[in-house]
Amino acid sequence: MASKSIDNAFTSKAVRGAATDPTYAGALSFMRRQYSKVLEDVDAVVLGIPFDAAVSNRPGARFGPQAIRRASAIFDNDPQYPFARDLFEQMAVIDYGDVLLDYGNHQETPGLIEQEATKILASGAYLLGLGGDHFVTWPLLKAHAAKHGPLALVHFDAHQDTWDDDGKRIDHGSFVCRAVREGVIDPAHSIQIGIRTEAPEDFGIRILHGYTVEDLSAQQIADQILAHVGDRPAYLTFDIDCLDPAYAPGTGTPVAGGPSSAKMLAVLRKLGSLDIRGSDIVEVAPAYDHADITAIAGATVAMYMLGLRAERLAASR
Ligand SMILES: [Mn+2]
Repeated sequence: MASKSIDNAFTSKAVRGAATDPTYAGALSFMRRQYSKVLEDVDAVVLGIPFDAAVSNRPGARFGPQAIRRASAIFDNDPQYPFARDLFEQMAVIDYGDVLLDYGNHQETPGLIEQEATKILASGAYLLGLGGDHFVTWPLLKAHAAKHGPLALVHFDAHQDTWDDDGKRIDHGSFVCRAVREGVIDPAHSIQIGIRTEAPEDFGIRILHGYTVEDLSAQQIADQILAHVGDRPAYLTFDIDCLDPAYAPGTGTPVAGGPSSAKMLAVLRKLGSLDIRGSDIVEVAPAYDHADITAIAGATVAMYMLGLRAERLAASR
């Protein structure tokens, strides 16, 4: 007990090193990272985007960032499985808090998110977004593409999100259409994993449907992603409804017949050679959750995203 401290989110002096809060107590940030708006000498930034006005069915993902931060308390100061390391030993990570959005003025939302993301990316830090519904990926992608050019999208989801978009919609089901039309993603090297609904357009994006994911091993799925994306700059977006509702009931548009969290986490673990420039986890809606199943899955996906980043940083130093 002597080595424990509490409330690392606001008492820590450094942005490196695992926190030692008791799992069940202390101020909640993502993985107990220091809450900070200071971007100097920071390797990665966690940003909450509490927005859910673009959903086609059940709202509630505006509570996703809070739920993911709370669930992330289960990652204590032990080395994080399966990365076998303190992710924060070499990688300086802050929790930047949330984007301030006006619930009565949704047309402003994409610009406000893009503005925050652009500011963070200008510092050179890696950005991990905590949604929010899947619309939030649009302004995040736009900010990343402005810096890196068109990105190969690695998209875990039950839905293609390619519904028609006039460039102005506030819709969580059309951001991929808009990203293709505006040249923000490179459809020929983008891939969607876990799809089990039909949209009218695929823009030539490679799709691994739910039934294909069921037949393939995690290694085979990862191999297909790695071969399709190659060494191009990539953006990783994970809609928690990629998982079967058994593993992620707390989401707005659940679809049966999806993969387990174990299988998709095993796939993510194998994507370390990708040049991932940014990532997000979206659509966690805790009001429909049970026993934090979905929040824990979402927090774990986010931890893996940081784990992959930590390994890449360690290899480059
Ligand atoms: Mn979806």
